[in-house]
Amino acid sequence: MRLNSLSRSLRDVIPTTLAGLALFGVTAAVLPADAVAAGRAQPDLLVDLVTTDVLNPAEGETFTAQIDVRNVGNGDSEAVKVTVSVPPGLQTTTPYGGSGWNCTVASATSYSCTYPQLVAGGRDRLNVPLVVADATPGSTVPITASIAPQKREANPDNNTGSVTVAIAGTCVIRGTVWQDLDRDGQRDEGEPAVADGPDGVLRVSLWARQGQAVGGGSTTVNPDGTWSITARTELLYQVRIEASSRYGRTVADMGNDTTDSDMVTSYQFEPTLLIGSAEFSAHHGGEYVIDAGLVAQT
Ligand SMILES: [Ca+2]
Ligand SMILES: [Ca+2]
Ligand SMILES: [Ca+2]
Repeated sequence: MRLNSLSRSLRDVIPTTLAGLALFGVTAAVLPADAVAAGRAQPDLLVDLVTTDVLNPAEGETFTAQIDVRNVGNGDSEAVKVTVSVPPGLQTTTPYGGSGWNCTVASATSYSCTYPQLVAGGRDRLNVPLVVADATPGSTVPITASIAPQKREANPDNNTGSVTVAIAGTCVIRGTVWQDLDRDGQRDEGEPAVADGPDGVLRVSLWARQGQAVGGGSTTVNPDGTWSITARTELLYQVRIEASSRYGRTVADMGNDTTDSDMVTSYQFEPTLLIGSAEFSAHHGGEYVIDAGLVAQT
């Protein structure tokens, strides 16, 4: 069984080996002898991952597409050429590429970038700047990177990778902070607002995961307990409310959503109370109401 498969594989590689030696020429001398003999020393370039330095750039902003390029073959590459296509809604600008890379604006819709060589197992990152121009807020645009196949490339099917970028817009996030006297989780008639101040609400803020640009920051509440933030979109937000430690958090999501408390998590009780809503996805043009019911600490 083992002998059979060995002789079959030897038959298979003989023509490849001859062709390979002809192509390698002088280079063949420095490649591992067994790899050359088997005809297997081939580069395999791969677009490993495409990311952007903010996930949700806004109109007029410049951001960076980061393209991780690898050679997963067992042979060194020749010069690597990557084309980055720029869709409508994004524009090219003065390229920078990164160490070792040489990028030019090939057309209004693409960059052409070269890198001298990726050895077998090697990797490098290409960075290209992009500008958001005439994109629709809330829309998504694709950025695609393609590596030109090498002459002896083992697998040209993995030479392309892409990422989708969400274009930020604006939304309104607002809410009311009140004292839930009967602790039923509902804002009932006669239950008082909790206003801004050292004995009330200290800060209302928006929290988002790393990698997303947050807009709107933080605010304070009005005497009637209401607050409002106009915020950047196309990301997940959490509303966090910091208040006097005289208060705790009432039960969340009890009954009618219009009049309930949307604060589901308590982060700290001392020296101040810090509570948070569930994460929610904020989209362009949206209005999100996040209310907070507080109860007196006993
Ligand atoms: Ca490949
Ligand atoms: Ca109540
Ligand atoms: Ca609610």
